[in-house]
Amino acid sequence: HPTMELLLTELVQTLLALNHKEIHDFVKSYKPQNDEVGNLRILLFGPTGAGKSSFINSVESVIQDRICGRAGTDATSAGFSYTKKYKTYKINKGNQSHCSFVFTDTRGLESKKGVHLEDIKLALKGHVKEGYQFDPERQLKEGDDSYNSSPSLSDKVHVLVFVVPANSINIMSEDMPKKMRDVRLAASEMEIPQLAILTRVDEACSGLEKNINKMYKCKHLKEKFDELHLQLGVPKNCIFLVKNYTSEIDTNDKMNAHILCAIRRMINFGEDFVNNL
Ligand SMILES: Nc1nc2c(ncn2[C@@H]2O[C@H](COP(=O)(O)OP(=O)(O)OP(=O)(O)O)[C@@H](O)[C@H]2O)c(=O)[nH]1
Ligand SMILES: [Mg+2]
Repeated sequence: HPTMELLLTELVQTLLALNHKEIHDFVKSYKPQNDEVGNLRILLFGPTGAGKSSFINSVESVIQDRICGRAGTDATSAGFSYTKKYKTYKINKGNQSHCSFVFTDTRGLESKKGVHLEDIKLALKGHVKEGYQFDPERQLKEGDDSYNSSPSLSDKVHVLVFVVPANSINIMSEDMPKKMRDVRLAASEMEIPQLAILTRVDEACSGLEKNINKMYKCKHLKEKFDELHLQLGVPKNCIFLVKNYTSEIDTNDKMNAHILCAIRRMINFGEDFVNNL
């Protein structure tokens, strides 16, 4: 399968120790060329339990080379989102300095209600203030305390990342793909670049704990990958397979490589976007 091969090639390259270090250095030392943008803002959006908060922790784990877990995660899958606030995470790179990209964590889509799509669209435009408590019953309105009426370039979202779990993509309630597509179209309108990560791949394909690279050969995952491509409409080369750091005690190069590939692409897309503004 050409796209899988493409991803695999990218991965093999990444696995070459030198390149791996190079991408790590690139990600760590990246600075937006456009000085109006303090940090590149990457917003994570998707169903509850998909691994949005876990991905933030995974990225920090890769950068710090140890397991990190600042963003709260939850395993109960009670059907409602564990993350309830609009919260931005800077990625600590040691010595009290931070990477020049930040992740915005959001409340997930839930089978019944979940986050208001209009709130996400406002967030894309930078209208949502830090700490805003998402309320499924009521969307944020101009004049509210949490409404930022004059967003700076740094408040706006520069990359939108859909986070979708590989284990349950077919049990996502029928309107979830529709909701994600709705947000995608709004982002496209604003010309915000979009990517998707298919997470929890280890639950959709067995044996990955021994060799994570096996995921590129897994037929079941390939189906999930194609399904996501068709449902969202995101190009295949913008969908990354990710296993988050959730049960591991230490980081390892192979897992780091997948996560780094995804972040590098997020940075490149975001950089192109802010340079073209
Ligand atoms: N096996 C496995 N579990 C994962 C992976 N990513 C996340 N999880 C687990 O999935 C559960 C939900 O993860 P979260 O990161 O809280 O998901 P979320 O998208 O932030 O969910 P909400 O905040 O509820 O919207 C947690 O128990 C994680 O440990 C993964 O790649 N593999
Ligand atoms: Mg969360």
